Amino acid sequence: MNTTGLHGLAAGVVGRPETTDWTVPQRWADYTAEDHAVWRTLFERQTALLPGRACPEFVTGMRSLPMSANSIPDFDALNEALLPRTGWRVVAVPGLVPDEVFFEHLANRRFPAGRFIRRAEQLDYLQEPDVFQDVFGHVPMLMHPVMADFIQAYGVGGLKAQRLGALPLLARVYWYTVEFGLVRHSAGGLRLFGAGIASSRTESVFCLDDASPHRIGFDLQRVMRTNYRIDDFQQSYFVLESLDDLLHLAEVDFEPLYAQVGQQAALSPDALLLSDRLWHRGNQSHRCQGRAMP
Ligand code: HBI
Repeated sequence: MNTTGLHGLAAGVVGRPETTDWTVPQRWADYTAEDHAVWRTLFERQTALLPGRACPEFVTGMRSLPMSANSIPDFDALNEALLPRTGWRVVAVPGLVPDEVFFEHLANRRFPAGRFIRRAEQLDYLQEPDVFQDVFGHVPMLMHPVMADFIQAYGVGGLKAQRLGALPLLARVYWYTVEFGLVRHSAGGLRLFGAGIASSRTESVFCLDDASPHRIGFDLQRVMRTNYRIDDFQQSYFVLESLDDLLHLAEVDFEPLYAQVGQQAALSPDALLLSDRLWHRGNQSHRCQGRAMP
């Protein structure tokens, strides 16, 4: 069964498991020495890069988890730290799962993480989230109560948005926060908190330092209108004033917004509006390949 998630990727590429919720045993003992070596390379590269780039909550979350360069983390060990902290647990899935399965998990504080890891020859680009992107990128932030509540609210909202046919609008909010979000740093400057950038060697630099992308103050309706790229750097990043802004987002009733935004034209990922609060006007010098989400 092949369904395409809103990342535009074919879910269930590795085949549907027997369980209806698509979970599979992690089978940690089956990882090979090469798998652990790929994890080590990725982990060492990112942990060298992130100080001064990742937000303090990400660094604190990482430090509180049984996660190191030595091996791919055992999800049971992660859950011993995660569950008491925020009620979340990581569950293993073969790869992308259908939207409704994904939202059902998030609504119940289960984070579906791909159990596979990329090959050594594809360190910098992969077709769908693997254990490094899902666990290194997302789990440290799931240790933060505000993000933990927000992602559960996203799961609940996703099931509702699906019924309303508004999933593309909600997926943009998730994309520009949980996956590619930036946040103002109390000491000045910006920090990243999105999992897609936290787990990317190249984009964790590009999103903060490169002159190409716009960096725009987060506005819910603006983000809901803005398309995103699934297979290249983002052309715009949105900046939260504080992670606590996510608490407000988790309480907003999106339904009236869906109706309003549904009447407006979508914005391309490189668009700028006069109403934008600009942290940086990008020169869009990075030529994106690939597709923007429709
Ligand atoms: N499945 N395993 C997995 N991970 C994701 O990030 C994911 C998914 N299925 C659907 C999906 N993401 C997106 O289409 C939704 O967030 C809209």
